[in-house]
Amino acid sequence: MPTYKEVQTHYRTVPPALLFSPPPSIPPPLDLSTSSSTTLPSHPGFSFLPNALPPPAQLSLARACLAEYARPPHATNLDALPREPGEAREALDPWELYKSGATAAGARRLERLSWATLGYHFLWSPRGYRAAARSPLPPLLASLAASLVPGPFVPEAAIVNYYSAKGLPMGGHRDDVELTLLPPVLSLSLGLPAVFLLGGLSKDDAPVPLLLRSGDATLLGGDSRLCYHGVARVLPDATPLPPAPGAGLEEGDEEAVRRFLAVRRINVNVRQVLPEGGSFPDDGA
Ligand SMILES: O=C(O)CCC(=O)C(=O)O
Repeated sequence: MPTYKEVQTHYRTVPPALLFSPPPSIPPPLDLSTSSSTTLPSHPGFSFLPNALPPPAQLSLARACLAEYARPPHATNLDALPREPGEAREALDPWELYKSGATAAGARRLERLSWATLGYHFLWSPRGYRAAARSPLPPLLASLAASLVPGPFVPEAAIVNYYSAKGLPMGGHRDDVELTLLPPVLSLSLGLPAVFLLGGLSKDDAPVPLLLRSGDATLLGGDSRLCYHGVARVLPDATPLPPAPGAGLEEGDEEAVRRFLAVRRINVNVRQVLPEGGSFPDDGA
């Protein structure tokens, strides 16, 4: 049985043409969208929701991720990023610059986006949440959670990950710092497809490689809530999102969102942080 790392290394480096023909020791990618099952016997509590977001909803959510979630009061990696020469301090709206197609340094700022955190902010070091570090959880995310997560779920935090097909994706990790681990984590994919690895409770367990496409959602809950997982590969894909009447985006917005999604993947994951009616321990304030 290969370890998480061995499978990850394989999918990080395999040429796209050989994606579906791995060596016998490596599990092939599973395309659950062509399977009649949306669950995995190996992972109780995991479910796959193919095409959970139709194209208009994908465009609206992607626009929100770029124009609204990637700026204050939410926190992003851009906050700590030194500005490039020529990147004016007043160039505060990377989305407007990206939309304009400008090639100035300021316009490239949006391309340097790798994460945003909303609701209770996920703090990377030390990993965790604090009562005082928060911004509003956008109503769009709350309503998506209400329609896609069965059972009790209070959406309190979201992380948005912005990937490119060239950069290093996301290593295997566990979502283990929420103060309740009963509700699942809802995860939504937009843009380029990816090979997602769903591991076990130990990194010695072989992960299941799953193909995730734009519009797919997953729920990681139950006995699988603490399983290792990560993104081994973001795949280039020339297939554009189909026409999406009804998304209600302004023309300039729709063109720019499509331009971004043609070369990047966005993942939005939504979490409950506190037990229902609970609060942070004193030192969390
Ligand atoms: O990008 C993904 O599909 C997974 C993201 C993830 O695992 C995380 O943010 O913890």
